Amino acid sequence: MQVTVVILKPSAVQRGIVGEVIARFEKKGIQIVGMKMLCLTDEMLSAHYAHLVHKPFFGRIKDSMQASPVVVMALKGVDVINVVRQLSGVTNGREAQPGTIRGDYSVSVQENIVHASDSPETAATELKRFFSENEIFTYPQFFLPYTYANDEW
Ligand code: IDP
Ligand code: MG
Repeated sequence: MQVTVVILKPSAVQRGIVGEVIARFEKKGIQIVGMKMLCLTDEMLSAHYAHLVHKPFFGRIKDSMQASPVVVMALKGVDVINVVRQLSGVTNGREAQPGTIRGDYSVSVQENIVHASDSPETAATELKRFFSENEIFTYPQFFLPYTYANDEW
């Protein structure tokens, strides 16, 4: 099992679709193992978007991510990093496939509803960035036998 990090961005919080987006992960069969609301600091964003810090639009991304509190989630499942990236769709909401979160809820590159970790390394780093150990829960998923075959997990 892997754990990945999702951020429901201010574009999700402000538009009142947090519940709908979370429901997509739940309905897929992914287990929520951590969730909270917080305001992203300058330090968090410079680390989180280190690959974009030198881009001319970084200031705009930062303002956008600090426009309101966000919801951060830790999600657990088999291959969940890739599964959540697929559910999210490509970065540009105008190009994301219908049926994906960005494809269904976004028409923007910047205001694209969710962040999702893109590799095991970034998932591990992001989990530490946003959660302390006691904010990540281990608990039985009672419908696991109906979610996976027993040789899948
Ligand atoms: P990702 O969110 O699909 O992993 P990244 O390339 O890691 O995409 O970019 C992080 C975030 O920065 C995007 O989700 C988007 O909000 C924003 N972003 C990326 N590229 C641009 C751009 O060209 N203009 C404005 N915002 C951008
Ligand atoms: Mg990214």
